[in-house]
Amino acid sequence: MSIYFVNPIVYLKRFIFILLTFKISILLQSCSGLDNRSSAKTLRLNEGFENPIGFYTNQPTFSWKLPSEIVAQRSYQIVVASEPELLPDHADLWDSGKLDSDQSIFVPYAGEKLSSRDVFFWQVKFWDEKDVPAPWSETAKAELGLLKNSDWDAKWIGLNTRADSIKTAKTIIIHTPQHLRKDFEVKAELVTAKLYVSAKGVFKGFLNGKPIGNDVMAPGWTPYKKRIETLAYDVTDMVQNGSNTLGFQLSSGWHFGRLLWNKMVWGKTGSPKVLCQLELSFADGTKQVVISDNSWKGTTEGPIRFAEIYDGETYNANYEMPGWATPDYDSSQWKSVNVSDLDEGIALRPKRHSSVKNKVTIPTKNILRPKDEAGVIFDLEQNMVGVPLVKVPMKKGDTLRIRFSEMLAPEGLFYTDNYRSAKSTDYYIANKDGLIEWSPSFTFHGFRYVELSGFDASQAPQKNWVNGLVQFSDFESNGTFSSSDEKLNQLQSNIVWGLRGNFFDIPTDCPQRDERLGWTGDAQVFTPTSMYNANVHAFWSSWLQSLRESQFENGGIPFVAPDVLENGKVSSGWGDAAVIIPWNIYWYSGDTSVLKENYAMMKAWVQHHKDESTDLVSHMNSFGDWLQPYQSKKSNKRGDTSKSLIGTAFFAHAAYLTAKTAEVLNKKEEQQIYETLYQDISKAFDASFFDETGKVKNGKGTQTGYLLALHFKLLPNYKISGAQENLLQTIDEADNHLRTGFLGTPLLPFVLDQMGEGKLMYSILFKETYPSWFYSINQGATTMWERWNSYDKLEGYNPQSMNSLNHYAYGAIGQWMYERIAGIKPLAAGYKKIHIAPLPGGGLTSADGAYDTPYGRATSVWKIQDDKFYLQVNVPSNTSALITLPSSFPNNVTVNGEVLNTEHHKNVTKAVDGSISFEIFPGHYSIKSIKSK
Ligand code: RAM
Repeated sequence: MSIYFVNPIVYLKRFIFILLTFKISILLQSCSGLDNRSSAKTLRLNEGFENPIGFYTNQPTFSWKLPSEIVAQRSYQIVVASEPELLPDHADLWDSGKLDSDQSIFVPYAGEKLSSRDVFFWQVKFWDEKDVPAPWSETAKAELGLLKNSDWDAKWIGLNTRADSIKTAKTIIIHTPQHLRKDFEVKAELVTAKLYVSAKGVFKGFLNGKPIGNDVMAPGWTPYKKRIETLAYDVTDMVQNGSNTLGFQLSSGWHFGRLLWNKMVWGKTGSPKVLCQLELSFADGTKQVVISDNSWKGTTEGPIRFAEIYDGETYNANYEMPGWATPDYDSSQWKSVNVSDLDEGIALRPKRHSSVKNKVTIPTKNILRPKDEAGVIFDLEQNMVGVPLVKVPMKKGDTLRIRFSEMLAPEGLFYTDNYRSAKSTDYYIANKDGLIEWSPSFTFHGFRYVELSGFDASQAPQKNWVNGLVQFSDFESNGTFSSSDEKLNQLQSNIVWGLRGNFFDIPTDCPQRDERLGWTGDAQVFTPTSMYNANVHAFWSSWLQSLRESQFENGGIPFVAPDVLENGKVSSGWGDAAVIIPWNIYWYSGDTSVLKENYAMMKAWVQHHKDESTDLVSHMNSFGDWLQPYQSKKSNKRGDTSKSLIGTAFFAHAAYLTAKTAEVLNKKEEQQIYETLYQDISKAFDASFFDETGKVKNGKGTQTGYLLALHFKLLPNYKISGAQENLLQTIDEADNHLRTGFLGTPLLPFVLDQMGEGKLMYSILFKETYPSWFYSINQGATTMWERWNSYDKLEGYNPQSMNSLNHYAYGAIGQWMYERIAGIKPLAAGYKKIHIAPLPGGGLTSADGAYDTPYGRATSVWKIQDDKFYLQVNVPSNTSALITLPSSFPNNVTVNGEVLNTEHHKNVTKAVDGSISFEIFPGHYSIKSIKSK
């Protein structure tokens, strides 16, 4: 009832009552020192989904964060209902009841069965450590997508572009992009309109002339023979009463495009297709479904004349069809589409991570005119991945050519050789004089420089003619790192740009040449660093599904996933992504479902290792310590470490992580089996590759050989110090430089750190000369490179054809920068317990790390001033932290002004190296300690 009908005196009384209760509650709060109005916040499902629509699973898990003033959660209650009004007291789907547990992340749903299209609402309430209840949280919402093929009435539709396609090298067929459209009428009062859509190829949707969503290259890239992702959009606001038009632009993408050195992988027959189902619900309870079927029309006579991922896009404005996706358009000249049924055995499943989007816009910083005058060069001063947005004056009929380059050759010449066969060139043909504004839709490029030619030559080039639209899977940053050293900060920036450049729907090796594939080894080494810098939990869980789907029947894991090579080959250190990545994602997120989902894959891979070994010594193929610098044979990219040593080391490590996974999953017997296997492989490893003094035998004693043995704990105790000595000797012989490739580099900092050789690690990290991280920075790198010497300021590009300037593997050092320079790492899965243990060195006077753990933000900010070490720490609610102060600052420790003492502080200990540790509760701390004399 509206208050206007209430007797004014009653109304006044109510008002006074509300005012009084409000005052009392404020009073109570200030007495207890606890803001009991704060409820749980940041409500998320599964791998971090916020109020998803088209959600991918009917088995949700629930996560929330506690307000920062709360120390710990003692109990919780989750309620789930089909209508928001039923919450919190009449939850019809699930009421967990009050459960005594501190679990606040990934709580599994245990209510009524959920099905496709179901909508549910949920709230959570927690009780703090003193059993004081918080109010119910805000209500969060989720809507499931179409979870099974039988939910689709739609058919695959498209024109037969194979018939009039361009045939090029080998078996390659270039399909002309197409436009598809259908008109439909809406007569009743609309309540909701949901569009479910997918493509064999990549699409852009339009409703009544407006773009649907802002996804790029949707639906994305999966092993298409097994699974194609579908997307859901709420288009309620776009549908109008009366006539409507739904339209799609469709291009080859990964499904029908040329991939990897001229191969057609999936699209060997047929042509690109769209699948869509628009479900309309009306106020009178009726429904209407608009599906892709034989009533649709299509044309290849639109303005996008050509689009390929590697080669670029051609847009001819003379072919524009104004209003083609609106009801007024006359499509009588368009053709009827071909229709085909859903494929048996190919699962249509909602996408389980965010699509690629335009995430950042970079302006041109400089305009350069090269000597050869081929065109004008726009320098964005940042190597990036995405497309250009051009706003350029043109003359009717002229063709604007847009080329790309990662770095210029000496003397400013435009260099494109390292794209190999990828033409990576866009064209725009103008249909009138004047300013055009355009960016391509169905291709992407890796570049810092953009070269334009063919514009109106009477106009002087302006910086605003070219902007870079940076595209990557739609995730946000969730960590920051900075320090007092500018080059180290540039390295951090290069790592983040490597991540942005290569998380393009799947984790790719590189984003620019004729490759751009989901190389497993690169992914394996970079996962932890990626987790520190961005919320990529869902991204990885999704790709792991593709990895599972790509596993061979014999347990082998292909070089790349999705597997475009289809050669049945494996490599140690690469296939181990199947074990290492699930473990890492679990360790950094605390989500056990990633272990459950991937456990069978892990076991099958370990078995494959076994099948590829004799007496547990591996003879598996390997890319080795890929691109190790100064390898003895120049032609070799695989480094000098014995392949058998590498294979056996990874075999042992895979068994070890599988044992740990079995432990988390509470499979005691299997845990025992894999532990024993790990011990046995370690013995075989030791006997085959190490002599009695801890020196590598049967092959070259490389840094990586020692690193693998030490990091994976494969040697008996009595040999460890010998192996450590030998490692130090190899470093000394290299004048304190690294000699490691893809596999050894990520282990180097952790092994040296563990040995107490932090100072040495800093000196390697801060080396300015090749091979080192700072060498690339001295040569002007703004991203991570594939090779330690990909480019030189004076000599230009490394002449090797395989030479990408945007390859994230060596960015794996980022993990150590967060964990030891800033000093934040998990001591228990998901940071339930945090170790704050910064290791100052390398002349740094400060470092600053922040990381959004699943429980909230952890920070470690330190500086050294006047021989004092100042540390500011934030520990999120519902966790605890162990602080370890550097051994070089062991004196007069104070915590929030109070002298550190065993009475008030928990578990204060002093280690043999002089470092002091103690435990703290959630909260903010200022810690100070003084240098040793
Ligand atoms: C190259 C890739 C990748 C590497 C493999 C072995 O082609 O770029 O980085 O993992 O080879």
